[in-house]
Amino acid sequence: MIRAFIGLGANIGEPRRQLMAAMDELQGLPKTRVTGHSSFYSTAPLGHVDQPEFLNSVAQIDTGLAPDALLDRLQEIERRHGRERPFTSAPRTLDLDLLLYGEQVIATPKLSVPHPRMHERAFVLQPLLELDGDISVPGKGLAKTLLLACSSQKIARID
Ligand code: PH2
Ligand code: MG
Ligand code: MG
Repeated sequence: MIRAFIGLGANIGEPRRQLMAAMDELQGLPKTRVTGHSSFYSTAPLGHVDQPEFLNSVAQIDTGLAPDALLDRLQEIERRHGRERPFTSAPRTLDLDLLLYGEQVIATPKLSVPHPRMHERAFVLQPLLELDGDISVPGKGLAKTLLLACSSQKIARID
């Protein structure tokens, strides 16, 4: 079993309901157990800023699925929640990002792990640190150090 972390995000529809349903669906994946989840955070959109606030969270799983099989399963869950991809960073009903897969670095045309922008996103690093305060992002350093550089980003823990 490998410990992996999944970033969850939503900013249209009913974000809280969608994130909670997605946690259940992660628990239902083959060879996989959800072993922790962070609080939910209300977060200002990064990148394409002219869109609603996001609800973000991070789930910790222990999985026997290979990274590409896990990615396929995550995309299947996104599609079930009506995810559309009209343009990059478009508002979404559900975004599930494979953030970390053990300490592996993976670079294939289909998949980049660690997630290529996670090290500069407070809405990923803060919930991740709730689950493991000493975690590192391979190639980037300690998450708690990386978070210090994100102090201008607005996120608020909501439960
Ligand atoms: N996801 C993005 C782009 N910008 N901003 C916030 N606050 N939360 C997100 O999940 C997010 C984003 C692309 O996946
Ligand atoms: Mg994303
Ligand atoms: Mg995504």
